[in-house]
Amino acid sequence: MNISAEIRNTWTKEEIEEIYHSPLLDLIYKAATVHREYHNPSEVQISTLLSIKTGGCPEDCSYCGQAARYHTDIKVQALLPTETVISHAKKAKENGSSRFCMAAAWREVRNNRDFDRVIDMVKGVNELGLEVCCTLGMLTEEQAVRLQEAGLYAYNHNLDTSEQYYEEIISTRNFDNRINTINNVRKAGITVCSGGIIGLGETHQDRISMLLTLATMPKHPESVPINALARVKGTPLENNPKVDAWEMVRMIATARIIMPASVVRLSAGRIEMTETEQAWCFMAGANSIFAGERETLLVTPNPGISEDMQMLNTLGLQPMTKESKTSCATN
Ligand code: SAM
Ligand code: DTB
Ligand code: SF4
Repeated sequence: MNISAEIRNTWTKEEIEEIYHSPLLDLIYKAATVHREYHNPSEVQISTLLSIKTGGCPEDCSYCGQAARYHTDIKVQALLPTETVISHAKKAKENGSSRFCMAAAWREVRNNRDFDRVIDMVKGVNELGLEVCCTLGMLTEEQAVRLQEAGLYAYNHNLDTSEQYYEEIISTRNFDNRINTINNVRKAGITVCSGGIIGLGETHQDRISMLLTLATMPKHPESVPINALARVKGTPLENNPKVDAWEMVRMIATARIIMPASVVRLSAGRIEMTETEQAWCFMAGANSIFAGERETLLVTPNPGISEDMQMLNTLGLQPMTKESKTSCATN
């Protein structure tokens, strides 16, 4: 395997295929090497995730417990009051987070009072000195500019799966809609957080194709979340098999090698992984996790903050700070 750790967006499907399918330990070793060239391997970014508006979503994403059309146990919750969100952000900061991500179960942002309130939340969280991130569904360029002006640092908008498999998973929007929003975010000067989910029933080719789309963007996403499907009762994918931890490791390692300067986030599915399995993900180049103070990752469970801190301690890892991140990586 020929690994060059330069940042480039000229990757071919064949090159990514070769990396993805290489012998596992060889792959991990290469990814760990690239990781050390671009990042401080003892630091992990802790990003606290808060669902600011939960459930009742009009989209039909077949993995998602928040889609109104599926009968899940998730309770609909209207947009949280700004003060509630700010107090969650303060606590997140005290607990070692350097990034705070607000998620809304919206198809798209509308220019209404709720958006005005989100703008206020972005301003408030930014004033606390945290990197502010939002994930609110589709955005126009004007809406992205408003968020940027309010102090938004990053916008999360996942490709979720490959372009070819997309319509098997979601019918209420298409892959191009996703790309459009990502472009609007870029144009507004906000950093991009984009990755996907494995365990949706996709093939290895689909995973490679999704990684190819990310790695051939004019600029790589600054963050790449890799999620394992959280199987939510009542959704069409509730009976999918559990994702094997090695599949996560393979995905993370490949993402690390082809997007060397990006922060790769071990996202959904951590609750179903042992500490040892998570350690392999860090070895393979993951350097970010989602944490949630109510022991939830949006609406499905996540390990608790203190368990996470204990794990980092055991592994000799420290929370990344805003300052250490900028002095180390290129983003
Ligand atoms: N509604 C917005 C959207 O879909 O873009 C923002 C919130 S949505 C929950 C953000 C991302 O979470 C999705 O794009 C998907 O990648 C991930 N996600 C949602 N449900 C998931 C699940 N059950 N398992 C793994 N990842 C999931
Ligand atoms: C991402 O890539 N993962 C996060 C997020 N972006 C906002 C969401 C994971 C959701 C897991 C299932 C749930 O609890 O809803
Ligand atoms: Fe709605 Fe986002 Fe869930 Fe899709 S993933 S149903 S858009 S909340």
